[in-house]
Amino acid sequence: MTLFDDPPDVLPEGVALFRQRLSPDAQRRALDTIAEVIAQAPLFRPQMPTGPYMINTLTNCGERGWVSDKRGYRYQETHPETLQPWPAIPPEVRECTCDAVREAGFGDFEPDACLVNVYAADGRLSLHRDYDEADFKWPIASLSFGNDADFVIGGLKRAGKTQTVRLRSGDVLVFGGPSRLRYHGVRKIVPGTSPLDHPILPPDGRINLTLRRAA
Ligand code: MD6
Ligand code: FE
Repeated sequence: MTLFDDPPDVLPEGVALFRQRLSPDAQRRALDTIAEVIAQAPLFRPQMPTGPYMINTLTNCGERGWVSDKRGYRYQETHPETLQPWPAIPPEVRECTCDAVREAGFGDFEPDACLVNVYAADGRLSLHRDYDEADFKWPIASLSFGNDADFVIGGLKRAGKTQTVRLRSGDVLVFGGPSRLRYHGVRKIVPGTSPLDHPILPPDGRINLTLRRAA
């Protein structure tokens, strides 16, 4: 490390951040595959059980997809608007994620759900825990594309100390073990920081994929 490098992120046990895991070319190829997912399973803006609509739009690929409406949060096998099954998780997205999960020490991950979250420049994601999956022994792993995001990591209770880590395009984050049920969220998207343009990236926006074992 030289004086000019960023200091390494000190992350809680169970959280592993693989910086620049995807090259800019690999990021572009991954977004091309996600463009096909969106063409088959259009982005939608879910309603939260508490009433308001989410700020970001989303879709899914894999056997199951995460949805929300007045009845609650859940995974289901079909798109809520087209009523069609979700498209498959693109193999390159799956492989790169499973490699990172294995390197993080969580074994052979077989994700059955991939949530595609699309943030406009003013997108955010409030503090939450991912709690709808069957077995918390599996981590959740995420891939980021486009502008940087300030990702907040809290504790096991909603109130309390948080730390912020900057997620950049091409980073893979693995979130599991004793941190699997930590609160976390996206405070803000940082304008003008994207290393790439892609037709499915909103202006000054960001796309995040989270791969999960839901069932
Ligand atoms: C995001 N990520 O980065 C939102 N959840 O846009 C998440 O909510 C998340 O990155 C669980 C595990 C990893 C994540
Ligand atoms: Fe999450």
